[in-house]
Amino acid sequence: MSTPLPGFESFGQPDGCGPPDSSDRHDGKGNADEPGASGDAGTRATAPRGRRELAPGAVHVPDWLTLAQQRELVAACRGWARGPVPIRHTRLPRGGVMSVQTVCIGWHWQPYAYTRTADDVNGAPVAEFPHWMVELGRRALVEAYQDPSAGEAYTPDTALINFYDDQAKLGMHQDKEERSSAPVVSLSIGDSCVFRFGNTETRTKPYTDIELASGDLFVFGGPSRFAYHGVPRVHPGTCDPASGLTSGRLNITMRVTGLA
Ligand SMILES: O=C(O)CCC(=O)C(=O)O
Repeated sequence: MSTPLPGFESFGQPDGCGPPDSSDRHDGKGNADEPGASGDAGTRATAPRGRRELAPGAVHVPDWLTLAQQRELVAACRGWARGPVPIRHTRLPRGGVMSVQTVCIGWHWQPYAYTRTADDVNGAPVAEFPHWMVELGRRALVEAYQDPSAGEAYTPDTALINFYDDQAKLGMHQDKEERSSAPVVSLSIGDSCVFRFGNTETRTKPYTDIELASGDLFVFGGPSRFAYHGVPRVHPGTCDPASGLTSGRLNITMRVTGLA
């Protein structure tokens, strides 16, 4: 098992939880690696990076976050990773431990439920879900669906913040603890990864592998909301330190729990 937060806790200044500023959209990331269509999680395909709808309701928007926004999000996540509930490797009911490290805001996720306190960690109430994050989620939907009204009814109330070291991976799963079918908004920072997006029936094929890189947005809603998805591998050494991370990958998924 990895040490906590290599490349995450140890780099940069840990303060700063303000709203990522959407005014400076394209401040530097010019990476041209991309997705392949379905395939081998070990190979990196190259193709033009552009907005792409993988399936109805499932949209990949490369380079959506600026480097400044990425740094602000990393700083905010570092704060949440310290507490009130520290980031941890989630324990699974059958005794396993996830290789990914996770901290939650708004609601605490543990397999397979949301609670207001982190009963499987330290019992503390989770950090509140900030309004600037709600607004970021709304802007993400507008961008992904190319619809100015797409974010109007969207009020995410939880986010799972996952940190992946070089070896971490996430098996195919559905996000289905939520009692809402509102879209999931996913933001990636740091090392790129293979993101596997499948179907709603089975965790096996058909699926499509794409590369999620630092700054990328991925939204899945509508008919794709309950599609299986996972991260079979991270590409170590691909992150730009200007993102705020010197190694590893950070992923934030905003969701609507439908809980009160
Ligand atoms: O890391 C990712 O891109 C996906 C995260 C995810 O699937 C989850 O948190 O449920």
